[in-house]
Amino acid sequence: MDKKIMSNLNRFGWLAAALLVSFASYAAGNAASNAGDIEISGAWSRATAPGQDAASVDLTITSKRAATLVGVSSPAAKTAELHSMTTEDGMMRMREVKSIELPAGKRVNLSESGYHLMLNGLKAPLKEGETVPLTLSIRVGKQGVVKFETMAEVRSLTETNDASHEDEHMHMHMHMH
Ligand SMILES: [Cu+2]
Repeated sequence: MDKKIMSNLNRFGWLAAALLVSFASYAAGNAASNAGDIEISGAWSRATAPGQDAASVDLTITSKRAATLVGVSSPAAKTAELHSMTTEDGMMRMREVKSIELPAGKRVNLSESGYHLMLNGLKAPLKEGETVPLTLSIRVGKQGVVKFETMAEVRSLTETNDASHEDEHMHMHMHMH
């Protein structure tokens, strides 16, 4: 086989692969074509204390295009909400917000931005080492709301929220998958 035929065959191979990929994303709909534009990482929650039936979750989202986080749900909780956290008269207060903006290309860490996800009515206590499935609803441009799945890692009760731990966690996450 001479070199010219080889390279034509290669080209054909690439074309076939490209067609297969585009067919696969067509079949899967918007979720597949958008998934590469939105990165969700480092989701975690603290193990619950006895009697505690709600938990907050922190995570990081980076969207290539301007997007808006508009909802969250989890099979581990009866309801889940987007919350903001503010300090008023020296008291920490949290309240539900309808949406959290995700500016194009900007890494948004919820807790650094004054937000978290709230899981209300936990069906079971969260134990260290477990993972909690989350479904995030994100509005992306004109394509409407797309659902994204991620897993929150449950860490020990004494876990603090510093950046070095987040890096460590993301590292672990990459090895797990
Ligand atoms: Cu909250």
